[in-house]
Amino acid sequence: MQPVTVQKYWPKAVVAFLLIAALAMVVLMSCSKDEGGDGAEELSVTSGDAAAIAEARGLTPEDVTAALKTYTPTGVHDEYIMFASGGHSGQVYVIGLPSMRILKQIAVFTPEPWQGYGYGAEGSMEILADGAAGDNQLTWGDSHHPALSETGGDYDGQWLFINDKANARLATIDLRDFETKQIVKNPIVISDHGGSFVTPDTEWVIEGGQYAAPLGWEYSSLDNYADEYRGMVTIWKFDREAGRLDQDQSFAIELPPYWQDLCDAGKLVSEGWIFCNSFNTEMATGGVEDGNPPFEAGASQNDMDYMHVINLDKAIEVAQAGKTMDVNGFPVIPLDTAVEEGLLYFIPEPKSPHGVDVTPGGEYMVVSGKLDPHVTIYSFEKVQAAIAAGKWTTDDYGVPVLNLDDVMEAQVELGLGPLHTQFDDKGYAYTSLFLEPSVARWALGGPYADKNDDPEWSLVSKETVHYNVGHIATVEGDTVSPDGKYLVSLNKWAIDRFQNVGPLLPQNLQLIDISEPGDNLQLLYDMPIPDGEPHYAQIIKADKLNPWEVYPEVGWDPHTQSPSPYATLIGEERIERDGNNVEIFMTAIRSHFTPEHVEIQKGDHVVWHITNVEQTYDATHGFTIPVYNINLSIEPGETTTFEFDATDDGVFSYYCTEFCSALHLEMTGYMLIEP
Ligand code: K7E
Ligand code: CUA
Repeated sequence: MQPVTVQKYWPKAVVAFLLIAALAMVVLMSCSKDEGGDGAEELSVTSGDAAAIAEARGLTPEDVTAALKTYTPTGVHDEYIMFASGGHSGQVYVIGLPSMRILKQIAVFTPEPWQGYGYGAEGSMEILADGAAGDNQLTWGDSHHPALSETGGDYDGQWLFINDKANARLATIDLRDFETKQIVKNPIVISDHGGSFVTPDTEWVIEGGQYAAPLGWEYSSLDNYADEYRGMVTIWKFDREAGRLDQDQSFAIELPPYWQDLCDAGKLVSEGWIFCNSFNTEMATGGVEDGNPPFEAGASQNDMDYMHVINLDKAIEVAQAGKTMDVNGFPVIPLDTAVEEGLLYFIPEPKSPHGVDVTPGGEYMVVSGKLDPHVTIYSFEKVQAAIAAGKWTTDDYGVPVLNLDDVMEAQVELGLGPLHTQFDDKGYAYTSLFLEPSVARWALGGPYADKNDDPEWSLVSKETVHYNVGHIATVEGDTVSPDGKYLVSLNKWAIDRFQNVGPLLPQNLQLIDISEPGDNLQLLYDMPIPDGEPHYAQIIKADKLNPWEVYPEVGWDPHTQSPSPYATLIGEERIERDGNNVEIFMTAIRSHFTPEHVEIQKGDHVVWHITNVEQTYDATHGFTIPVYNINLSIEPGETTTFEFDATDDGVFSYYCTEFCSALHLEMTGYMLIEP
């Protein structure tokens, strides 16, 4: 065990917050109790200091409350954990609430040196290689929508999925060690958007498309747009036992070349169905340089686009019955078949819609029109009735279009630029308003109406956010039972919120207290994220997560989550040679690697295994070989493998890159490559 360092001096900010906390206690006590006892006397002395600090810092009573609601003393853990997309960084941010402290960045689509992801370690090299697009190795992703695995519609804290919009890929992250285990490339489309969304028991992970193109990465002129370009939704089978998306049991549905956008899975009453909104039913193909309307105008002419209502259970049946076509080796239910089998319906949705969000009980689907001040709420029950009654017209592709009035439950006028909707436990929904910019709280109706005193289907209140909000995320917000304590507004512009750091600004995540009903939203905290852009996030109750502190046994392979055949214990270290092939079995422990000398010849092929034999919490060792671009992170218990060709001779010092002990600098060795 390493000695624990004791912090002897409290940082000034901490002192300030504690004094402010004391001040608030005094305020509370003096409200509830008029005569203060001895204790109140003592506190009032502190309150003078706290008041002075608050005054010196120019803090309002509201600021002080916000500080008290978010300040988290050292050693105290956060109540919620947010998994936020890292946007172009191709990573996932792990952030604690309410402190808004960043706990981790999980490398997903992008090599990341600290985690030793993509710098030699075999598991990560394989994962990134599996995510290649044909022959093109990809080293970044536009990570968009994280989705936690669910059991019975509730986050279960076991798995996390996220999509890469640019390259139509999905990744699987294991929450036992918060590491990426898999990347799959969609075989039929080049880019996507509407992913990832899970069904209530995570049997399926949904990936919707966006910009239509010929399926199977084929070429076709834009003149053939209506005939040969297509949209799609891909339904990936998740094998929970294996912890992997199983491409062999997955399939897609061919859709018209409207730009499918986000999707959501039905839950409870609507379980077995999925919903995807779309825009560009105009089938605009752009070409502003040739005198055509630009995309943003061309794709916004129609008053209505179509929400896609898909009978998932039926689609699974149809796919399993083999009523599919083969696109690039992947089964796809043809559009005609989808129509014939009655598994695809459209519902008009106004105007330039974005996002679709299913209420916690699964009764309603909420859609925002970016160019419409309303949210539109559809009733699943009414959709079912309209389908049963066979009441529809058809679009150009023969897809049934239900009548808006038959299926709409309500519209609520919220304001400018509504985008995404989230839910709480008090019968409220929250919608981001990009153009105002603000977050609107509004009251749901139907079974939610008696959960608060506000009139059903009405706007209740708004909170200004800074600035240009995209997605919002409430705690446990996509489950069947949201918690309703906090909301995070994921703002794309920060403008004046922070010190100027030049023309490229951070994004701004803002924490909002939504615990009180009525007109009572309070902005608590601004958190700059130096990454664009933290698209979407999901927030889980921290106690649902149960990650390992160290790997279950010494010699663990995190890629397979099982003991590694190359596990090396103390005393088993060795170097084996077979012709030009050299295999090294090394151990790492504070503060040495064994062996400390590795002597090889130029031209050798080297396979190198390192086992961190420690079982101490946080006793991670790094390992680097300069020039060869090798950098690893070997967590307690882990066995990792890398290989390389000894192309350059010389003397190379390999060393541990984590400051693991007092003698960390001595944790090194010589690799001598003889010419
Ligand atoms: Cu989730 Cu921007 Cu990709 Cu809305 S989308 S903001
Ligand atoms: Cu191991 Cu430093």
